[in-house]
Amino acid sequence: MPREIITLQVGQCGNQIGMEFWKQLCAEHGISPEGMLEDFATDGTDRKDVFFYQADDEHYIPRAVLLDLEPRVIDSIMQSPYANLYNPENIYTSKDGGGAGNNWGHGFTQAESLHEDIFDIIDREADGSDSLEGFVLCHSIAGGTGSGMGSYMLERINDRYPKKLIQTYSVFPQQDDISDVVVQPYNSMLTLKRLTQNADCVNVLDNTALNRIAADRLHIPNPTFSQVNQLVSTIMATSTTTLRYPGYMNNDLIGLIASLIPTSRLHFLMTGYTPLTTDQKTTSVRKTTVLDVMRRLLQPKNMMVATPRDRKRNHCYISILNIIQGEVDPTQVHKSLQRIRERKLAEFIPWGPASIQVALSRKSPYIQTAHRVSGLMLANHTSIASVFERTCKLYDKLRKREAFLEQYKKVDMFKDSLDELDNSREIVQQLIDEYYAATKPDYIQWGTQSQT
Ligand SMILES: Nc1nc2c(ncn2[C@@H]2O[C@H](COP(=O)(O)OP(=O)(O)OP(=O)(O)O)[C@@H](O)[C@H]2O)c(=O)[nH]1
Ligand SMILES: [Mg+2]
Repeated sequence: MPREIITLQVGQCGNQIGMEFWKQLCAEHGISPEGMLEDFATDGTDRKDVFFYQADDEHYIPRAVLLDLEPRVIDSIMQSPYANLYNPENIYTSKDGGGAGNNWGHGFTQAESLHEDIFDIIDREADGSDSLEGFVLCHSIAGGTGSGMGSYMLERINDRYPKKLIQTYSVFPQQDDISDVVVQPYNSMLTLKRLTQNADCVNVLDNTALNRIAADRLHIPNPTFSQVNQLVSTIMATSTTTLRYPGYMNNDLIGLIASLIPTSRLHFLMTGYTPLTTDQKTTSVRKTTVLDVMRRLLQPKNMMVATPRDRKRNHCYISILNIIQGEVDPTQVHKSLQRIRERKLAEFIPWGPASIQVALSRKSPYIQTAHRVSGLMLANHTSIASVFERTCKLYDKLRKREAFLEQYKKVDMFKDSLDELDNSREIVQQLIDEYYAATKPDYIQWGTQSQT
């Protein structure tokens, strides 16, 4: 059974990272930009049907839905060599084309009015799969469309497909003094509420960390979105390899998620990858071992989320899954895990088993890499709460001064009251509190108390 996954790309960021993801998947599965299987790729044992289906003429079509409230980004995809890859019926750009103007409220209400058009596409895709496992949403939380329309879709998909999983790749805004969207704390807060309540698993991709990694580790001083998005597509593609190149474990999304998320609300994951390289640079080939890779994955500088060191709290891992690819001797894995335990390289929650799970995954035979072993870490770590605190701080500053609220009050949802904003702030605070509680031994009881 294929356990299909439908990808929803919403807004500028969602479509731009989505496009890189499909480029990477095509390359890994030997599919040309037009969707044709390359001659060298005809006898693969990979599972393409999780993410693609075949048209009558055999060409591969991504299970992807492309949505935006302005045409620019999707138009540029349609002018790229990948224009014919997508099903044109799965593309929706708003005809008046104004976008959501960085306003979550506009994104949300426009999505509401487009409900039928959007769900016609999604229902058709869902009906076209044998055993749909779930949805993946790609978006940013800071603008108007990816955040507002993305939020609307999270809510509705939850109602409409309650048994299906929803995973997201959510891009968090860069936290410099010069914030690119001044109202991003409002948009982020409103979106975080939906990510908390309506998603099963959120992969946090933090533009602060992505830009820092590109600058410091890849030596690209002012990285473009497309350079940053290469990091994102590496993460997205690698985190789905166990689904696309099945082995014994983690063959489906539910298995992946269940192993990482012991309690349902603590479902925000960080990712790390090593070794990091870019296209332009030929890498110096070094001898990489499984232990090197696992050790490096535990270093904060390889993480795609920037969290400050917080000495007041005993932040710890709730769970770790390392996906290791390359030439690996399974006995090395065991030894490496033992070494990590002996040296106490990772601090774990005091209320559950300290587990680093390792999935050895095959990789595409069509892509050459310079390193013997590479690894992706998916980690559930309590310090993710600091990212939400960062958002709360910025939000509180704006909210106290009632700054920039006029544009929101023009939207029906906020016309009479700003309760929705305040309620989102509360939900996010509860989330932060729960992550802090998870650093303590009595967390299990905290869970029961908060429900009564
Ligand atoms: N990593 C990454 N971040 C992006 C990209 N495009 C935009 N962003 C970030 O996303 C946020 C802005 O959201 P967009 O996705 O541009 O906005 P939108 O969803 O199209 O919404 P509107 O344009 O307001 O209708 C900012 O924090 C940007 O830095 C991208 O391609 N890659
Ligand atoms: Mg836009």
